[in-house]
Amino acid sequence: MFCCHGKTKAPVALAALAMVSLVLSSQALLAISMILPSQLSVALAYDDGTPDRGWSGAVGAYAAVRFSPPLQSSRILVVKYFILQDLTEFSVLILDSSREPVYQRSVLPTEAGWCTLDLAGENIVVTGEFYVAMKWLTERVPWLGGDETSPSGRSFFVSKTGYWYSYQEISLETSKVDKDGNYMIRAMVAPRLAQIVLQAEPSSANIRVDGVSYSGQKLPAVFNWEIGSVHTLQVDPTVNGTPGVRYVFAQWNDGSKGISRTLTVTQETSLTATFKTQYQLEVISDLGNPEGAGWYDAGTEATLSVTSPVSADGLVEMLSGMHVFDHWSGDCAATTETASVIMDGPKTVTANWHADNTMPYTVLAAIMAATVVALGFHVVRKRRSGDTRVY
Ligand SMILES: [Ca+2]
Repeated sequence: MFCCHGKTKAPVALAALAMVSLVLSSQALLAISMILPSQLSVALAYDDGTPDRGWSGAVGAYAAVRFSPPLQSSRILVVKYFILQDLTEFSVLILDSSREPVYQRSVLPTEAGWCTLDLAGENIVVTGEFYVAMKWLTERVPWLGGDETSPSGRSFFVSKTGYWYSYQEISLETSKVDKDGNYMIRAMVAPRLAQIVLQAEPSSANIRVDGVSYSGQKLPAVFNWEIGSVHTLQVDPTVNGTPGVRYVFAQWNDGSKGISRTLTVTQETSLTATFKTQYQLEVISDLGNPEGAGWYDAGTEATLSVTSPVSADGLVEMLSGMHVFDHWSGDCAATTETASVIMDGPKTVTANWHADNTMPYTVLAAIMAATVVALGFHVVRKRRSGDTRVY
C-alpha cells in the first residue's frame, strides 16, 4: 500500500495510503507522444515533468501508468521513473493491455530524478496499449513522483492483492483529496516493422499498393511496414504486353486469388502476383466461317477451322465458281480444314482457297443442254403450229 512520505510504519490496508508534500520545480518538461523519425521511436509521457506529490507502497503493490502508443505493435526501448528519494531496489513491471505481466526485473536507482532503464535488448513486445509499473520490493521505498498538474486518467495503484485503484481513488483514500494525477513513469517504444516484398510475374504487370502503382522498374517493391498494419493490394485482371501477348492475373503466391485484397502485416513476407501469359491466334479467311481465333494460354493447343467447300447462292455466284479449302499458311501448314497449332507465341494463320470450276462447267453445260432442248422444242412447236395453220 502507499504510505505517506516520511512515515516509518504503514498502517494496515488502505488506511496506510497517504501522500507527500509538494515538490515544486521551475522546469516543466512536457513530452507527449513525440515521434522521433530518425530512430522511428516514440516517446510516451503523460506527466508534465514536475512532481507535485510522492508515492510509495507496500511490498508487492505497484503504481502503473497506461501507455497508448500510436502503433499496432511496439517494442519497448526505454522506461523512466522519476524517483523522489530513497534509492532502493524496486521492480520494473510491464503488463500488456489485459493487465497481464509480460516483463519484470528488479533495478536499483543510483540517483534521484529520472531513472532511465534501457530495455532495448530485452525484446519486450506489446500489442496496442500496455502498462509500466513500479513494484515495491522494499516497504514504502523508493518514492515515485506524482504529477497532478496534467491528470490524464492513466495512472493506477494496484494493491498487493491485485485490486486496481485509479490515481484519483487512491488519492481520495489516502489523503481525502479527490485529485487525479500521473505517476511519473515514461516509456519509449519503437514500432515493430516487417519487410514486405511485393513482386509481379511478369514485372510488366502493375500492383497498386495502398493506391500507388508499382510496375516495371519499381518492382519488386520493398516496404518496411509496421506489424499489425493493414494495406490494400490491387492488380489489373489483364495486362497487355507486346502485340498478340497479354497477361491474365492468376493468383498470389500465397494462394489468394483476389484482384483486390488486404494484407495485414504479421511478419516478413514476400508476395508475388503471378500472371499467366496468353497469346493471340488470328485466323484469317474471307470464306468458310473461320473459327478458333482468340486468346490462348501459353503452351496450349489451339484448334482452328473453316468449312469447305463454300457453296454460293444465286446463279451469278454459282457461275463464278465454288471455293474449296486448300491449305493453311502463316503459322500453320496443315492442309486439313480443321487444324491445330501450339500457342508458344502470337500466331496468325490464313486459309487458302482454290476455285472449283467443275460446278460452273456443269451448270453451264446443263444450261446449254437445256437451251438446246428448249430451242429444239420451239422449232418443233413452230413446225407443228405451221401444220395447223389455216389458209
Ligand atoms: Ca506537475
